[in-house]
Amino acid sequence: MKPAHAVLLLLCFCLSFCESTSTSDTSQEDLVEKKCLTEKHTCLSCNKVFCQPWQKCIDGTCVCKLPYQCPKNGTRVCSVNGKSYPTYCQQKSFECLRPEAKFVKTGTCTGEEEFSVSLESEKGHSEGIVEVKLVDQDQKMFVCGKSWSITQANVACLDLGFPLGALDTQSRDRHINSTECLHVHCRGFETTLAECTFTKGLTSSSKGLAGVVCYTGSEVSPTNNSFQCVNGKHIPQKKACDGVNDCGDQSDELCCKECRGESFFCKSGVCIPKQYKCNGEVDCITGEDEIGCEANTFKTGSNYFYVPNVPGNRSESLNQGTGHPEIKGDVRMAQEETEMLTADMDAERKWIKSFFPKLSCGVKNSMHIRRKRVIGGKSAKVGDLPWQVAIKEGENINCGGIYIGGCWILTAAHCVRISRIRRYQIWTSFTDLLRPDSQIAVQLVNQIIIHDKYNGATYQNDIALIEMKKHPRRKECVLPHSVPACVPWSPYLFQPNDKCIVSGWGREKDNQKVYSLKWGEVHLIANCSKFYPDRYFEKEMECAGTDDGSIDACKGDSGGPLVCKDANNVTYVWGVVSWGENCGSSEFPGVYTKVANYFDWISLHVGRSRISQHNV
Ligand code: 4AZ
Repeated sequence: MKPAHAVLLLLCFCLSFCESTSTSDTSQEDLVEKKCLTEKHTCLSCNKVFCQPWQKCIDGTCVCKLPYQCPKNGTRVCSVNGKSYPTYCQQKSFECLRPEAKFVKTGTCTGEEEFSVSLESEKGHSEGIVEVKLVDQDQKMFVCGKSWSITQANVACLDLGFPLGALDTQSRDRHINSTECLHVHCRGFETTLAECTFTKGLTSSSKGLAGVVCYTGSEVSPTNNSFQCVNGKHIPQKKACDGVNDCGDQSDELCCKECRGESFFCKSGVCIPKQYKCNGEVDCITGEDEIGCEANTFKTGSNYFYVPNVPGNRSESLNQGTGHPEIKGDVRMAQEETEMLTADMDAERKWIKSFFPKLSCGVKNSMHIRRKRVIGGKSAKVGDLPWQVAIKEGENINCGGIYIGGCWILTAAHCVRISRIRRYQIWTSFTDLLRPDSQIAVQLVNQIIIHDKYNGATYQNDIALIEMKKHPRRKECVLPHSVPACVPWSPYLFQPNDKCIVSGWGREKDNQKVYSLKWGEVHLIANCSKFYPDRYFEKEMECAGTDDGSIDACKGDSGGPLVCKDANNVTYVWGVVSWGENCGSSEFPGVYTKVANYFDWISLHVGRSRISQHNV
């Protein structure tokens, strides 16, 4: 492992999902996907999770942004090195590059600020009752056991110098003179408890005081019943896939077939706590945690965390007119925890995200309802498939293509030859060869980029980009009736059996010529090597079809789109029509170039900002 990566891993402690320590499920069934584990996913795997606002996704890994890449809006924060930063995002990106620049408080530094965590212990330096001295307070205070879970314990141990976080939490009954303790709430990405939110609490509750056993590695010997986290920590197997980030690097929640207890299953194989469903922030890369939610009612992330409208509280002022979700507490708890002692940096993190540029792709302008049924597919009307283009060579449409934004078209490498660049025309907003209509726009080609590893014999890397010529006085290509399809950045966005749409002007089963654009629904097919032994390359190719083979791509559809819609109805170009044995037979499904595998290649040529809508 390169040192830079090692630093990132320690700092990861990411998006952990706090609260519930539910490991109620007693079934011995293994919920973990073994093959996925070999890929060693952590909270830095942007194929599985979103990066933090101070990170960006490069080659499937979240890496530190440079501070100037952060949005300009936000609150000033002070770090332990005595420097203040204009925004929390900038401080976190500095910290990501230089771990000594940890957060202390919001506002400018005055030189007086000191935050500390310590353990009151009879048992050595790695376990004890947690004591905290907040920046604005003179005395150390204990932490209430009630709001204490492995998420806060991991952050506390990291702060105390244990890079793998906590082995366990311990709530202890102990008599103390004060009736007050501190409730602390962390999200899990924090590197110090100072970044978590503190509210006042009372010791009278039954859970006592927060204690912790930090992970030193010496206390556990791995058994059959333990799960090995990517960071090397061992946790009980039953704590994997329960929505709680016990590992600290989230590796126990990223390769799941199902989720335990009440945690929420993201289709990408990730478990998140049920509190993150309908909380106003998309956590699943596939978006389904914010589907079917009542408008504007965000459930609180916790039952015992209460963010009141304290005057001067940053989150209160943020909430006004920004669309930023207000965090409401549980009414029962409001009596106990009314006073906020530190700022809510999790709310600040969410607010920062709202300043990221939004990419417009994969959403149609209007719905076209009227459709005519035909064999092996349905006829499309203009606007049904606004990303579909035809690549015309002379009088013929030999291939399709997909508009992905700017002046860029994605197609199959086997569709184009650089030597014929002048012969190609890109026809957009077009459906019927025999009845061309007025919306059609015809573009000439400026550049063709064929994948450098395209193999015409095996059809590996059968992908190419076409840059259309733009009007000499225009900065961009203008295609009034076209909408770009989104480019998928992760191979986990869609799964076998998901329904997708293939379209084109290709031949019918009986090799009959087709003059109008047709489309049909197919599903993604797993284990395609069984149909094409030695010819199918899983990472680079995708299979799709129907059980009876009635819908399929065929000669002439090549280069055209296989598109799939996510939970929010956003359309992605999941495949490019590439090859297949015959057409329309169930023994031989259609084979597509798997576009997600080429995200970095595409972004290298068309520019990241044009196709990245997440993890930017
Ligand atoms: C072709 O020749 C072709 N059934 C494209 C797709 C399929 C077969 C052939 C898939 O362009």
